[in-house]
Parts: sequence; structure tokens; C-alpha cells
Amino acid sequence: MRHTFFCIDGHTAGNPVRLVAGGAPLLQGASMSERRQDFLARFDWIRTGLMFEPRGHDMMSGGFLYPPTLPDTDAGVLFIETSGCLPMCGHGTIGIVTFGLENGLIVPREPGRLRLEVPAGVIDLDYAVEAGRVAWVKIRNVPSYVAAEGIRIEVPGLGPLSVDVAYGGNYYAIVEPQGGYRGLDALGAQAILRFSPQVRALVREQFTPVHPLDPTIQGVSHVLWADAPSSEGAHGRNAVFYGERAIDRSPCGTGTSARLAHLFAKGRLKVGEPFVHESFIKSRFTGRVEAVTELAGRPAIIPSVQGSAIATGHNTIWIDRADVFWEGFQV
Ligand code: PYC
Repeated sequence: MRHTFFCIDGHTAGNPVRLVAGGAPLLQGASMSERRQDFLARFDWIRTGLMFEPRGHDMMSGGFLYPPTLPDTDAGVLFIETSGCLPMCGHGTIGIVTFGLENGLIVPREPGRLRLEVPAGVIDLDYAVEAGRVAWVKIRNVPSYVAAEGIRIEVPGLGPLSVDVAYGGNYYAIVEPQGGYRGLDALGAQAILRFSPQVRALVREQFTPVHPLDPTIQGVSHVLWADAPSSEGAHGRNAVFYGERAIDRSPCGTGTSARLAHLFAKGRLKVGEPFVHESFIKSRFTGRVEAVTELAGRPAIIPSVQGSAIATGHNTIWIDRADVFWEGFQV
């Protein structure tokens, strides 16, 4: 049996986005969060088949568009990537919205504005079209907050570290330069890939954050190595580790949101101040604290993240049950 998926492939600031425009399964659930659970329970083979090798790779990421469950929204989005179905994905949203608008798969009720339902909640977006293409997308993300500060871990080969945990649609262990971590260039990609799973596991031993409004969102999934900017006009740089072997090529939308909440909580960023965030490969998003809010009684912010995406082509992918690797594999 052969399953066919019509995809628009591209990237947001260097990180891949595969918008699955045809072949999405029918999902049950009264919200995108419930549909996420239904997808994970019944259709996870679609995610692994499209994201893992041999049809994907360690960084592969994407999503599906669905009719929303909520009134006053334009579309629902379900994210898929190598580590699972994220509650929210910033670079994925920028790519999915860009390809969706450019191909008539999203029809906005008001040009230049969108309201999307994602598993983590509802997000508002602005975008600009220039010469028939989406030039940029700005996400006003879900309420973001600092969940824990000063978690002390001892990483073999790196030494003692003090780690904070912040939420920006996923929970991030944030490591700032200190002790054995002297910045991204000194550490290098291979060491980031080696140390990040250890940092994540050591933080998980001490702390499990649970979203105050949706307990299906829990646990530290990503590690954000923060650093000073590397070029003029930027305010910070990061390397976000996700899945088992991925360094985000983009500055990471939910990671940037978590970092904005973190910097704001520490008094190092003001409302409205631009924060140009560079990725490991030095691509950029512009972040801002749009507003101060609260999340179930905790101080929180509404972050915004702006960036752009470009399609690289159409990709009709078969998952054929006759293929020994129909569900994909990871090494
Ligand atoms: O942009 O939010 C993001 C993201 C999450 C994982 C990879 N990118």
C-alpha cells in the first residue's frame, strides 16, 4: 500500500520546513491540542516517515494545515518534526504561512493579518506581500515565561553550569556563557551535539515544567545555548538543540520567545525594544516583548518573532508499506 503526500519544501532562515499540503489524516479532537494527541496516537508513522531518513533528516520539520476548531481564526496548524509534534514551532509557522499564502492554501479574512490555532494556543500574525511573495511574517506568540532559575548541573567534560528554564511554546533549558561554556564558536557544533542531550537529561532529573493551562505540554525538550551577537546590528546569538541530533539553523521562534521572556525577567530587555537574534549559522529573526501579561498568575510576556521563508520546490513523497524503511529510521 502506497500513501502519497504532496509537500511544499523550503526553509525559514536556513531551517527546513515541509508543508504537507495533501495527504493529511482526518483527526479527532475539539482543539488543535486534542488533535495533536490523536495524531500522536494513531498517525505517528506519517511523522516518522516524512521527517526521519530516508525521506527526511535530523533537522527535518514541517506541518499540516487544518480547518480551525475555534471561531475567529483562519486556520489550524499541526507541527511535525523529528522529536515529535511540537505544541508550537516558530520557524515552522513562518514557513507554513509563507507557503500557505503563496499557494492559496490559506485565505486570510483580512489581508496582512492572520489568526492561527496551534496546539499551544492562538497566535496572531502580520505579514507583507511584495511582488507576489510573502516578504516577512511576524508572529505574536503564546504567553511566554520563566519556569525555573538557577538549576545547577555538572556536565562531564564541561563542568558545573547554572541553567534557567523558560517557555516560549516549548520548554527550553537556557545556558548562558559561564565556566566551561565560553560561547558558541569556542564550543563548536560537535560539542553542542555531544553536550546538549546531557544538559537536557540532567535538567530533566531535577525539574519537569508543566504548562499551567495545558498539562499535555510538559518537560524540557530543547536546549538553548545563548551567546553574544557575532555581527553588527544583532543583539544575541544562539544554538538551539532539538530532537536527538539537530541544531536549529534558524534562530528558533519558540527559542527566541523563551529567550525574550528570560531577558525581560532579568531586566535586560524592555517592552518594545528590538532583539535581533542570530542563529548558529548567523541567520536572523527580530524579536520583541510586545506586552506584559500573566499566565495562570505567573508573570509572562507576549513575544513577537519576525522572519522570512522561501520555498525550494514541490515534493511528492510516497510512504510505501513495501519499503522496509516505510516508517523512517534514525541512526
Ligand atoms: O522555530 O520554534 C522553532 C523551532 C522549534 C524547533 C525547531 N525550530
